[in-house]
Amino acid sequence: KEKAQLMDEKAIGRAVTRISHEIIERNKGIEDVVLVGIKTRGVPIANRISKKIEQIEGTQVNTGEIDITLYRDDLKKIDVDPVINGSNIEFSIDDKIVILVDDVLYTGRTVRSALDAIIDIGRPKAIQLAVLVDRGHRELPIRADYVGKNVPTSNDEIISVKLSEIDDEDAVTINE
Ligand code: 3GP
Ligand code: 5GP
Ligand code: MG
Repeated sequence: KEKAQLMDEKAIGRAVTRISHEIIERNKGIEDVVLVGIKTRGVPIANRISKKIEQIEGTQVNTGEIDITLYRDDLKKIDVDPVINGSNIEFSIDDKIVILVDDVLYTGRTVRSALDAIIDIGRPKAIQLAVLVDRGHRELPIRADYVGKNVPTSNDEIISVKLSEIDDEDAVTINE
């Protein structure tokens, strides 16, 4: 029940800035880079990275979104497969470096499903993953290329991610 703050507005902003620089550096520019946010909160994070990269490089980065939902009765029971609900990607991803963006990485099942969706749409040169929080407990061989903050958690802890575009504030907290 107790809430401890892990990141405030400034920390989230710095993480977005650092990840943006890392994306540019690792890919030697952003010529072939496109961003795809995973709904809900991966979308505003992708948009923030997109804006930051544009500020740094002076070039726009194509940014889309993908909707993946879990069939589950409660948040803790996530042993069911996530399903693709749809996507809004209005550009070609062929031969592009697609960077998937999500708020929290946990079992990896959402990302696995997102990989399926991306590969259905086109044939990217590479797919990379950026997350604001990696809380551990992977159940699949999936890892993030860019991480805002690594947060070791127990299985019954929940990370709350609030973003001003959706919520009333920017904050990452942990509660059990
Ligand atoms: P998001 O769509 O903004 O990412 O999964 C639906 C929402 O529930 C997610 O919001 C996420 O923030 C929140 N959530 C909190 N804890 C969990 C969890 O343990 N598993 C899942 N799948 N979602 C969680
Ligand atoms: P995974 O599929 O890796 O288990 O979970 C990833 C997705 O579930 C993310 O999109 C994220 O929104 C959600 N998720 C899993 N655990 C948490 C958590 O502790 N807090 C929040 N906010 N979201 C979570
Ligand atoms: Mg999410």
